[in-house]
Amino acid sequence: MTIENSRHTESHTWNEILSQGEVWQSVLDGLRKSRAVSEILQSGADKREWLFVGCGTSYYLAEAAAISWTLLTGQRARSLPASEILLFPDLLRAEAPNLQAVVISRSGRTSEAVRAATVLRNELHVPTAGITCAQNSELERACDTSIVLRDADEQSTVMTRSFTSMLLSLQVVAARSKNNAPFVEVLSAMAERFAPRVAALADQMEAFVARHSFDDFVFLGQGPFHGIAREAALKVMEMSCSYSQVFHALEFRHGPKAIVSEKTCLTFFLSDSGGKAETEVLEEMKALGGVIVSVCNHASAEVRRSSDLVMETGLEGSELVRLAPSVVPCQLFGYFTGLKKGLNPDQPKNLTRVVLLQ
Ligand code: F1P
Repeated sequence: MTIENSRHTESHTWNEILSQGEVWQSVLDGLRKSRAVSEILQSGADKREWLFVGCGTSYYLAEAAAISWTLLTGQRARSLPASEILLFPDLLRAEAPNLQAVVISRSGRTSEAVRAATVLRNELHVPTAGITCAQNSELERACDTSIVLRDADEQSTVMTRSFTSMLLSLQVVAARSKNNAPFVEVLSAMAERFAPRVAALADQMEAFVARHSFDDFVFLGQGPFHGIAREAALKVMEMSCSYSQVFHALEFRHGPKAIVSEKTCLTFFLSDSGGKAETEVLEEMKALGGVIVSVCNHASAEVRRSSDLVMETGLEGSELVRLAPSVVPCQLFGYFTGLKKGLNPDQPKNLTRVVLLQ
């Protein structure tokens, strides 16, 4: 790490980012004994579709969790911002009898999330589970049952380990619904293997940020990585006040590529399923002059040739195992870009830790 340690140890956002491997292990151990997981699965056992709900980071988590759910269980699942349920409850009325809902909120206090849980449970009569990092929250009181991840809670305004820990937990619930114990074991092995690697990823990202300055940031992901790309963009926006956009990788050709220049940074989250097609877009954007960051498991020769920074997760198992680790490089991207702009990621501009409405 080239930035003196003292500055980082004072930053709770930094310490929370660096703690993720260890916290994931503790969270996954805690879930083994969790009665809430069994209660949620029992509640949703006869439901045809699962609905994941949140706000901000927790909405992008809901998107990644919903796609993970379908890929792990074969069941339909979708995600909605809590506000859509409050403003358009009729969106769900027809499907309500077949739905199991999961409302996601680190604080358990976000007004829209708590109100959405109340509408789902009391007005639409949808069994509703909560997942949060706060104890004794309003969300817990509004839901039938809740998973509470105290070890993943944060001092920060910006969500980092709470996002990844709640995502891993919902992937465990999905795997357990199909008695897929091997997937749960691979997640635990990933957490153990990833813990000692975060500092090296930080050094890589810090050096990259020191070498470049960008006018705008683009994040590109398909399938389960699209929610990860949305969260990555939010980290860079929140911590560095930079303009960031998100697209499905192949969608970027259909117009948005008009913006690409040497001041544009494009971050690709390369999947296994779509890697070849995504890499073709990556090579085209490099040819247009863009600066390319590749987040992938093992970089191909083509990816290495066309990338200005390669962040490899180097993990075993399905690409779903890589969703949580893949967002860590971009948490670091936002953190170091913010520092470079003289900002303090512990006190992000314009933001409050919880959005409370009248
Ligand atoms: C949701 C959220 C965060 C955002 C900020 C304000 O919080 O929108 O995504 O970064 O902290 O709150 P929560 O409902 O998950 O507590």
